[in-house]
Amino acid sequence: MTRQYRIYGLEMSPYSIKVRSWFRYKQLPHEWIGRSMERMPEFQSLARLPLVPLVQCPDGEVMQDSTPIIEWLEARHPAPPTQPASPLLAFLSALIEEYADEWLNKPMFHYRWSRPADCASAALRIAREQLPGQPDEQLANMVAFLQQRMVPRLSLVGSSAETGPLIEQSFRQLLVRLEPLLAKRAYLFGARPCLADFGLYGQLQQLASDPTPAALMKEHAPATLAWLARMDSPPAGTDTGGSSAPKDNPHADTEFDSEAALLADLEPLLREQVLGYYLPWAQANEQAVAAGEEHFSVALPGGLFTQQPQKYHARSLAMLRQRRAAVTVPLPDWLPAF
Ligand SMILES: N[C@@H](CCC(=O)N[C@@H](CS)C(=O)NCC(=O)O)C(=O)O
Repeated sequence: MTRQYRIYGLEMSPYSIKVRSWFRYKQLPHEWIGRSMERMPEFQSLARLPLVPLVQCPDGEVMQDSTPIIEWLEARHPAPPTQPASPLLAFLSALIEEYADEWLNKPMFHYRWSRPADCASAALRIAREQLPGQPDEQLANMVAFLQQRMVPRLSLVGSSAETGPLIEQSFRQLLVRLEPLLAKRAYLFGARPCLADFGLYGQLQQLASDPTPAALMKEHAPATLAWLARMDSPPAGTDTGGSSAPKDNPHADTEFDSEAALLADLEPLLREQVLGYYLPWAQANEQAVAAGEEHFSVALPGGLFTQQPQKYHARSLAMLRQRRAAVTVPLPDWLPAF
């Protein structure tokens, strides 16, 4: 029996720091356990899948997969809320979280393992987490092992010499879209973080730690970097930043901005990143999984994207579709059925 939540994770894992940021924001007592080699047997005795994060509840129950973990915990620890009261905004927040987990992970993985300087930097930092306390000189074998293991995995996310420019383009475009949004509000939807923030934070914090994308962010995305610093441990109090929710809106809350303001501000990002890249890719992947194909190609802005179909992404698209079906208020015309 454990008395508080335990999170087995890695600083270098986007999904681990996403869940930790959520716990910190909720001020839920928890222990962060770096999944080093030393803690591996203990992790393996609990894990159904060899993936971090893994959360062990005070009653001993074990959960994996960051989105269901947060959803399950949110129902048990609803305050402060990490979803807007408006069903439309809550869906858009979940949609952006899904985009971050599934599509933005491609730029994250691609930048980390494509160029020698980024590979060397990431492998050394992961090795330090695996063997904490060892001097860097003694980590050479682990660094070499990690590079040999991770670089070939680029193909699993669809990163190749052909798709690299498209993946990098989508990241640079995202920075351009995010910057004014995060300069305007403390968090994406207002004065408090929501699911969209936690999902984006996980991936973008990793990108900000790898040399090549970090340089781009320093040059082009100061407001995004300031938001990343806030997201490490978002304060639980509300900072309305002067915004006020309209009184005639039944779903009004002071934590998140109004539907009208957010729809107008988020539309360019949603159109470009979610409707432009994520949804066509996710639907093509789903069709390829159903057809049992070995590879699929889909036309995205900037060229043809080719990848091996992945069942996990198809399952999570189906869950997103269920969320959409549960929204009974009208969705904007520009958000097509999927
Ligand atoms: N969908 C999962 C993804 C978890 C995942 O891919 N975790 C990676 C690290 S970010 C992992 O543990 N990979 C196994 C490994 O690298 O050994 C989630 O949201 O938690």
